[in-house]
Amino acid sequence: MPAPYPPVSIFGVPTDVGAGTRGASMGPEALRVAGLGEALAARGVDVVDNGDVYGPKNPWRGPVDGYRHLDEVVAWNRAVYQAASDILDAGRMPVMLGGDHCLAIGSIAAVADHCRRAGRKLRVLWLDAHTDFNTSQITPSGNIHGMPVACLCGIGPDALTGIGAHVPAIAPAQVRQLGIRSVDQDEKRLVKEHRLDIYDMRYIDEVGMKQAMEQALAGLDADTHLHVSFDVDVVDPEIAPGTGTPIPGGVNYREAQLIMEMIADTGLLGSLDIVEVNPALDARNRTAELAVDLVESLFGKSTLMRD
Ligand code: HAR
Ligand code: MN
Ligand code: MN
Ligand code: MN
Repeated sequence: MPAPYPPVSIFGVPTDVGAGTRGASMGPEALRVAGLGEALAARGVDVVDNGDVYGPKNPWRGPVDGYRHLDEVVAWNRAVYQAASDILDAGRMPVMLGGDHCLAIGSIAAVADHCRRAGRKLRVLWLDAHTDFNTSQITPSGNIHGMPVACLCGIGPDALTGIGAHVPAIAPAQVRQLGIRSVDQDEKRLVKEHRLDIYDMRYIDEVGMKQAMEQALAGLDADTHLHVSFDVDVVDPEIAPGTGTPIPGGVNYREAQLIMEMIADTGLLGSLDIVEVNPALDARNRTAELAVDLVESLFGKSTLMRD
């Protein structure tokens, strides 16, 4: 039986300029060492690894006007936008290996422009402990990995909201966030104002992961391109310790598998970010190995129907 997935092109984004802790820059290599490419190939997926995109080193400076390393974040995201656009133009599925979550500004802007050109609808499923909807005025840290969703929705500096061809790149109504459990005080006000559709841990506790995911995936159809932005801190730090901003009370192993299995069942996965793996904080690469295990399920491994 042919693989039900389009051909995949992986690339690494070895940077931590958007984060407040160093080390996510080593994430791409950790995911490769954990066997990401081989795991996809074993699923029957046509997969190539394009290597890494490059950008400026981390200058490790404090915030300026509410942003840390804005110029560097812009440079990295221009590179990500270009690399992801080229892969989409070639009819392949881009898989971005982070790196910190700021890279989603470039990847999702590329996917959004691709969908506009191709006449496809875009849905973004944001798996994260955090809503990443801060602005320079309200951020407690200045770290731009706390701002990508806002930037994509047109709230942010021109240099980041304008990475793609269209501002805003996406509308809040195209986004579903799942696993959320850490939102800053003013950020809460902003996500409510913009009506982000959030399935937080409280909600998952109350209704269960199956129903939360059914709701998060509702309304997709054959014309939808599903982008999954997988911040590994969505998973509980007890089993995914290698990440810069661990928050207790995350999704457990089976819940994480169910998320991936239910996405696999849609058959609509069109692009994927795997971000915030920080090998400097990990134990024997187990967070990268867990991410690879989950990505195998995202590509249908544990769905009996597909074997
Ligand atoms: N909300 C905090 C801030 O803006 C931390 C958010 C960033 N952490 C991440 N992204 N790993 O999801 O500083
Ligand atoms: Mn994030
Ligand atoms: Mn996060
Ligand atoms: Mn497409």
